[in-house]
Amino acid sequence: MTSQKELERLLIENADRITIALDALIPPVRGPEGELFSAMRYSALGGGKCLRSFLLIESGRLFGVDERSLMRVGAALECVHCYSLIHDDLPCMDDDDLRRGQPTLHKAYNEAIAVLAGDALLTLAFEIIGDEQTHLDPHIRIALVSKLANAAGAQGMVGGQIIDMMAQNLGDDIAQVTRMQRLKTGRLFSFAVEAGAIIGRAGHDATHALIGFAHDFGLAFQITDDILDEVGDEAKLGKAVRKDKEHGKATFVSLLGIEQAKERVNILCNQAKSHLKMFGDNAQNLVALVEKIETRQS
Ligand code: GRG
Repeated sequence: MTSQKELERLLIENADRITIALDALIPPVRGPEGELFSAMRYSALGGGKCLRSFLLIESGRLFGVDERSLMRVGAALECVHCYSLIHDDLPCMDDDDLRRGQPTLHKAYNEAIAVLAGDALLTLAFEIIGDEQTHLDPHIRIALVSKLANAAGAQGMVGGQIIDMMAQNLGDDIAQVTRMQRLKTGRLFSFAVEAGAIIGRAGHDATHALIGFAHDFGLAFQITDDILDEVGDEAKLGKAVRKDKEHGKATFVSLLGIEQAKERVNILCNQAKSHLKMFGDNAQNLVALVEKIETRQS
């Protein structure tokens, strides 16, 4: 069983390796585009937890996938995640000043640069995955491109974001809030584990189990995010808190209350772990990650 101490070490090691990969993929550039590359690096090398790439790499390991492929797809996935945070923080969306304990990108640079850096990170992700260095088999590369596009686009994360922007109109419908979060946050988590399965040419049952795991894990992660928004500490989280309430948004906490929301996290985490049973000890790092989410403080 992976201890929480060992998991912390593995998460830091993964974040360091992904940061090294991103550093090489987004080099500093001189000349008129220098500012754009500098802004992309500010976000991509900005100290995120790299949870999505960790999930991807752990999923790929279940099927003995080559590390090099996993690191490249993991780096691409973090590019998409960073783009979503940059755009989400913009004045026309959440209008946030703080992210990962630092000024948001549009505050550190300006709005136009933040829009373009987000666009460039999103497109870079597909450039990375489409490259032969990621995988020699073009069928695998195409499958990854199309799954990521679907997870990030109008039927996935962007679709979830627009529903979130209308959240004031969602009323008290927990099913609608669940659907919104499954799209907005959940789809990138699902892509992470599915990508490992695609590269590992996993069978239907294993892929299905991993997607079920990611659904429950992603939702538990999002509910803990809502709980931390209500009771968390701005300094510890490195971002503004209590914004959902301020904006009158329907969240799991506003609909269920803190205690029931915590209960739901517990149920989802147990379900997430039960999906992993078929992988036995090989999934112990993923099990430990679920346990970390259950007691998440930041
Ligand atoms: C603007 C296209 C577009 C999409 C935005 C995912 C998303 C949709 C916005 C992010 C806003 C947000 C704070 C959502 C809550 C859950 C979440 C994704 C938290 C941040 O993820 P972490 O904790 O971030 O993995 P780090 O900083 O560790 O990378």
